[in-house]
Amino acid sequence: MGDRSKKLFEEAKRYLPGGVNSPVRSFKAVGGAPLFIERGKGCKIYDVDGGEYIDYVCSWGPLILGHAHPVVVKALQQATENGTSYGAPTEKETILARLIVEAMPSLDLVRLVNSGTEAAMTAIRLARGFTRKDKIVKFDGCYHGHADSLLVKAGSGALTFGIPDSLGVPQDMARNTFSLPYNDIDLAAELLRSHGEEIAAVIVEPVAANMGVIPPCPGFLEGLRELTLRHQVLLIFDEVITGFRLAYGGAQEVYGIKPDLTCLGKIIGGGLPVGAFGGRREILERLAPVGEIYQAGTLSGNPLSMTAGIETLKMLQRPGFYRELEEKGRKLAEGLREEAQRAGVAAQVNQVSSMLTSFFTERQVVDYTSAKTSAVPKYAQFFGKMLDRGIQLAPSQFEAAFISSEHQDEDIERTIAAAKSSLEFLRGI
Ligand code: KE4
Repeated sequence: MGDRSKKLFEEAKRYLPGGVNSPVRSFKAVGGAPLFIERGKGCKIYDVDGGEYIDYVCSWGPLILGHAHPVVVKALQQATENGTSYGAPTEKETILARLIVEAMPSLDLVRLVNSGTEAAMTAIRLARGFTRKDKIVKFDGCYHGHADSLLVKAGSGALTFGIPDSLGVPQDMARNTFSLPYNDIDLAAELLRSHGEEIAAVIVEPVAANMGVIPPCPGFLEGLRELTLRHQVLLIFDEVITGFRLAYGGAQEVYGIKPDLTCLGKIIGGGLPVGAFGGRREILERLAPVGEIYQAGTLSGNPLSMTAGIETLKMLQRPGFYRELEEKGRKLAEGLREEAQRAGVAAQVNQVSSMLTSFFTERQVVDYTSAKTSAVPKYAQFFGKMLDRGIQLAPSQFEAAFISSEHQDEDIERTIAAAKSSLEFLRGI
């Protein structure tokens, strides 16, 4: 931690709560003070004290093409010369919408917004308005942004309504949200059997990445699709992270499931503010100005986010792009497993395509409970040792590490070598 970062952090805390504009950036989960970043290029970031790091945060997912990709930068420079926002329709919104709809067969229509939170919040409102039912189901450890109805955790019993997961969320709001253990299809079946007639939608991260990376158990997503169809409940895939990450068509392509609604964000904005939600025409056409369910946004579909998103998605269409990215994810996960075994440190590395998380535990990590009962302090120590070696992992056990197309083999190898010496510190503690 260099002096200039320290000084900037103190200054930031004078004006910003905790010195940050999003809590996880504060390094509170891993200890120490955050790096202040000067610039990024490719798979590297450079802090204000001249430190260089191989970056696996990748802005929490958007930067699948790495930092400052020349094609994106050039397109943004040109776009900015024409202005930054008009508050009126532009062709670029249609172009990005078309790219998204063509990538995911479950989408007839899509609306662009400015964050994943807005996308999920509005998908819930749409589901409630379309079904005329108020209750929703989410899963413990899944994060869908910070809208009140989604900041809810499991109540006393899994089949009882939820309780607020943050101060400021009214109990009356939480009462409409159930939260079940991820990957527990039997409990989901029981809940939909007993409350299906009150439930508007089930929202799920098809591959969980907000309790660390946790893949769906075989049959979990298929079971949710079958149950929601049976009980006239909408299925919402929150693909803010997995969309265009796991495959060009997202998790719904990988697992072959068509949700009724999909939330997107991150990658579709190429590093600029963005979110989107979409789905079946009969649902989306209930949205204003066509229908009577309201949603709006000053900078929704803004020309700069559209430009970065379009250029990014065009490059993701390159044949072999995802196969190469997946191979890098597999290689890194394998290397981390081998080094942990060699160091005699119990570790599970959950890897799905180009995102992964290391948990320090003997047990498989399949839900929020097993994630929380892993040796979280060990993750914090591992994070710190890796940072000392020029590798920035996610500053929280409950986040994913992301690989971009700009992470080359030597970067992966350097990461594994750094893990080797970092894990030796963890041995025996
Ligand atoms: P945003 O409002 O942060 O754009 O998106 C909310 C959201 C919705 N759905 C999923 C699956 C998400 O992962 C997110 C946001 N992800 C977190 C990190 N896991 C953003 C990082 C942060 O909060 O600073």
